[in-house]
Amino acid sequence: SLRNTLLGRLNGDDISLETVVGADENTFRDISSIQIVACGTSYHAGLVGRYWLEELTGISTNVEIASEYRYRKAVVRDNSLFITISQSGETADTLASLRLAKEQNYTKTLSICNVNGSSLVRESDFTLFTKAGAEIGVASTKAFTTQLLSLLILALIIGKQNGSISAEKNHEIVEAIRKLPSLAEEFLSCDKTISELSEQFSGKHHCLFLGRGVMYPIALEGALKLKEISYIHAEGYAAGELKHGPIALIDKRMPVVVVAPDNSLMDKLISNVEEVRARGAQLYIFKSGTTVIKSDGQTNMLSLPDCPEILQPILFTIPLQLLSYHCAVINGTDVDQPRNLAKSVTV
Ligand code: F1P
Repeated sequence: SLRNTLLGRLNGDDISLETVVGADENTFRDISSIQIVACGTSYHAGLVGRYWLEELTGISTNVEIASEYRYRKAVVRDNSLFITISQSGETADTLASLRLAKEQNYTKTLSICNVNGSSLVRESDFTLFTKAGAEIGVASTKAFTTQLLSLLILALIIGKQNGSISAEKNHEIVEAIRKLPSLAEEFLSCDKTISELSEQFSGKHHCLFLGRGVMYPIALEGALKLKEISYIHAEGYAAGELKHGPIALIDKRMPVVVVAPDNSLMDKLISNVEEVRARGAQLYIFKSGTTVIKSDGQTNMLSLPDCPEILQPILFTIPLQLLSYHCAVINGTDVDQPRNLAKSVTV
């Protein structure tokens, strides 16, 4: 799917402008702020997108769940861009938010969507198609990773138009993106190890996922996937937030999955891991790089391949999705059609 998202869109050192249907070289030049609105997994993609958009475009970006945005009286600045993210393009709350945005002061609307001809696509000024292919399962998986890639591509396009991104940085990220499909294959090869790890989740009713910075939304998505398809109650937390309440939940029976790629927040994350370890939790640390994290009888360490920091949110999603899949298989749930869930929530 990631290969498909990139097909025909990498043009030497550039992302081809046709990637955003309807846009020209001036479309995003004067954008002053960005509002992203989406539901469920697509909302988590938006939370990651905010990091990239702010870093690469310098534009202040907000992200909100559509079921709340649609009932809020938002203050909208001139030259603001409204972005919806949706696999189906038919999610009722997201569509209602887009219609509200058009009544508000938004200058431009853009959808990041997987379905050509869907309501969101028809009603938005611009579209970036994720090109994930058809999702077989109800719970979004490849839709999510391709939404992330699309957001990174969009950040590059906007950053280039408004002059925030240097040619050097642009080159570095485009080169990283080029390697993404083969890196994803490397990450998929951890499947067998994760399948073995997942056996320890048998009979578990709760689980915590921790991440920091841009990996915090990835922890949220890891928890959502586990809830959706294996019915294990799971919560994602920003690791630094633990001491403000959730740490009370931790004891020897609680599995805690830590999303720990080697990056600038690693030291902070390690000190959070020690707080959890001291309370006896079962730790599952998904790490990369050479930073040493203490390991003992209560710790399961999964070493993942090294990858460029900008791609960590996309690639670290893969082992989390595999973990949910194997837990669901062990629990005997219907992975593709979880109970009570609809592929597209149109009411
Ligand atoms: C949003 C969403 C999905 C979730 C499930 C229910 O859908 O919350 O993320 O996996 O299918 O709907 P969409 O707006 O991305 O189509």
